[in-house]
Amino acid sequence: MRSKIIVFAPLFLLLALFLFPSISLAADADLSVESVSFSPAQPLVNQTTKIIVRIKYTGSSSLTSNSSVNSLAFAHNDFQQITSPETGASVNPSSSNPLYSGTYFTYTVVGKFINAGTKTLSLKIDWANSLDESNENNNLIMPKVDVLKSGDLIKLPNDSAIYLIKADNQKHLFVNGPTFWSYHRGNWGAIKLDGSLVYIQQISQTAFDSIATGSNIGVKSGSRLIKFQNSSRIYTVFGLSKIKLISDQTALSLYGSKWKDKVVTIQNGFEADYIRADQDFFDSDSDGLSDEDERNVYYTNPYNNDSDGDSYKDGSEVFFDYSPSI
Ligand SMILES: [Ca+2]
Ligand SMILES: [Ca+2]
Ligand SMILES: [Ca+2]
Ligand SMILES: [Ca+2]
Repeated sequence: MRSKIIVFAPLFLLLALFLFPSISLAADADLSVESVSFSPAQPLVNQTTKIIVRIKYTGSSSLTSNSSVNSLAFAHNDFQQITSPETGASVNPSSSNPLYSGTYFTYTVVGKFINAGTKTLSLKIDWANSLDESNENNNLIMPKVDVLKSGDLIKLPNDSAIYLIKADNQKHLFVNGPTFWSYHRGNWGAIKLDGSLVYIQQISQTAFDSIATGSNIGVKSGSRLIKFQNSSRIYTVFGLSKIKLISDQTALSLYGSKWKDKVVTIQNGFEADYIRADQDFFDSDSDGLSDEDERNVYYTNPYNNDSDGDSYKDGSEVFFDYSPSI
C-alpha cells in the first residue's frame, strides 16, 4: 500500500495543477540578479566606467511596467555616478511591449571610481519592492573589484613583463629588467620607489586587455648609459627617452672606471623607443645631468655640479643610485 501512495502522489499533484492553475502559479514572478560586469573590465581611477548588472525575469505572466526593472539600488562612497542616458534598464516593458518569462536584461550604472583599491559594491534590483516576487533573496549582488590608479604596476599571471599605469590611463611596458631597475631600488622581493615599498598587481587577461597600451618606458633619464644590441655606441639618456652619443672618455671622466657596469643594453626591437637628440642636450655645469633633468626630474641646481655639497657630482650620484640633493 505504502509504495502505491508514493507512485500516485505526483499524479494527484498534476491533477491539482490542471484543475486549479491559478492557485499553484500565483505570485511566481521573479527578478533575479545573474551576474555583474564592468566596462572597461579593469576600472581605473577617474575613468568613466559602466557597471552592468544582468538580470533575469521569470513568471507565468509577462511584466507590463518598468517600475520594478528600473528600480536598482546602488551606493558606494568611492563611485561617483554620472548622469548618463545609458543609466537604467535595457528594457522598458509596457502592455504593448511586455517582458516575457525567461528574458534577460541589463541595468547599467555609469560613473567613475574616485579612489583606488579593492571595492565591494552592492547592487539590488527592485529595491522599492514594486514587484511581489516568489524569491526576494536573489535580487542583491555584491561584486568585488580592484580599482587601479596611475602609478600602479601590473603584470599578467604567466608573463614576467611589467607595465606601469600612467596618468593617461594607459599601460606602459618596461622593456627589460635593467630599465625597470633604473627607476626602482631594492630587489624583486622588496621593490622600492622613492623609499616606499611598491607592489606589482597581477591582473587577469581580460582586465589586461581592457587597458589601452601606451608608449614603452625608456631608461630613467640621467641614471644610466645605454647601448643597443646591434651596436657598440654608447648614449646618455635625458628628458623623455632622448639620447645623445657619448664617448668612452667622457663616460670615464664623468663616472669613473665603473661606468661600464651601468650600461643598459636595449634589444633591437625597442631601439625606436629612443630619439636621437644630441643638439637638445645642455649641461651647463658639466656634471653629466642635463639642465632639463636637473630642473624637472632631480630638482638639483643646473649651474652647480654638486648641489648638496657632499663632494660627489650630481650626475655621478644619480648614476650610482645615490641622491644628488641630500
Ligand atoms: Ca527575486
Ligand atoms: Ca648639469
Ligand atoms: Ca648640477
Ligand atoms: Ca653631490
